Amino acid sequence: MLDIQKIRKDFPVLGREVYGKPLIYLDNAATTQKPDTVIRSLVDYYENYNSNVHRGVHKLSMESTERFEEAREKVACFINSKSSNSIIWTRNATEAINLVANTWAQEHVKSGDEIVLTAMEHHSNLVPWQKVAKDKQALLKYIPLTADGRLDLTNIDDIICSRTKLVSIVHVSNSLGTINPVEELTAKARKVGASVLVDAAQSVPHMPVDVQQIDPDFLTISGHKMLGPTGIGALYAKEDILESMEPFLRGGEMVLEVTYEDASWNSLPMRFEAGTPNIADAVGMGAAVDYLSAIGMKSIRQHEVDITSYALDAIKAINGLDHYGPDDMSQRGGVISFNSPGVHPHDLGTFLDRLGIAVRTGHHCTMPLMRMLGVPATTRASFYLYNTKSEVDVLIDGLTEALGYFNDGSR
Ligand code: C6P
Repeated sequence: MLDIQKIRKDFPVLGREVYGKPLIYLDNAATTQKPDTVIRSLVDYYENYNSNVHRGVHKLSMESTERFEEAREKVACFINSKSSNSIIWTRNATEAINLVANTWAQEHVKSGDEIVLTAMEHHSNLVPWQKVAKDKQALLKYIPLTADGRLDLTNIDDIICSRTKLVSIVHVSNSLGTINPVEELTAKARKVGASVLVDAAQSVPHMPVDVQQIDPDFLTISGHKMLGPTGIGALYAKEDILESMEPFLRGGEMVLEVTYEDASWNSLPMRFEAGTPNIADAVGMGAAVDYLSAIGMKSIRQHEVDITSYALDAIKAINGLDHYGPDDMSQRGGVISFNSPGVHPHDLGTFLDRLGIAVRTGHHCTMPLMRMLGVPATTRASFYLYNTKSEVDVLIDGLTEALGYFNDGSR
């Protein structure tokens, strides 16, 4: 059991009020709040050892290099990567996916090849592959969904087949909350010789994720969704695959030897980190990993299961509210999207905001999924380790009040 009240004290912003009401922050799938250890790690970096990495012989540069590389080690350990050379710093999960699409895929995807995605992908794991498919005359195939928002694997052996070059799938859906069987799908991809990318932006922050167990070629992470700063994320890739890949961006840091005519590439991981990296935020992401590790990812997942099932039961009990995604908590993360026919999600979100409740409304960067569900948008509550059941109670009261207000025939 987590001591939530103790945890909440670590997050300065959770003490604030909005419109005279205590803030209830339920927009954690968009970005998470930051504990003071993360905030202080940034201040400490700038106050005490701000300096460029991998360059200087002076004390500050050595200190910043050490802390920057320590953070990489922490991320590697957090996902059980065999080597920190497998961790490439990026700005976010989106950049990590684009790195693979612009390097590995440009070399390996050929005309007639197939790239398998799911019908619930975030635009970040969809739009880059649309470009690859257009450039290479490859075909995008989508694993369809069941009525309750799980992957429909009935025809999976026709979808993942000998023509498949890459299976690129989201681990936990940001819109539906569904946890996908990425290990099983990776094994299927392996059988036909395809490569695998797992978009783990919504899983690594919320549950234990082990890259040796899932065994993908690539896995992408977002720092700001796991208590870290914005502007930092990571690509995990198997070391031998990274070794064989062309660089993404070219310039300083990523080179070994440069002449007026040519250049050779630095060793991993620097080969993929051209220019001055986001040192402070990488250190901050390391502090976030420390914070999550000290609490324990199993406990965080258990807390989210408790709170999400509590919220789900209450949402199901509200008349006229549709929710999306599976009810079985073994297949759902801490995300609940819902809609009330006749009430626009933006109106609902604005009503809740006035009660101090922050939720996200919109298509959540999954427009094809929204179209498939037959809705323009949803309202989404997403939970994290600092949320409480009493916050869920306020959400449920707010929803009941909002639906009463909007469905009142006199309006
Ligand atoms: N989803 C949400 O509110 P970035 O923005 O690059 O850090 O993460 C992109 C991304 C990739 N995959 C999934 C499954 C995601 O949920 C996200 C970000 C946010 O749902 C912002 S749209």
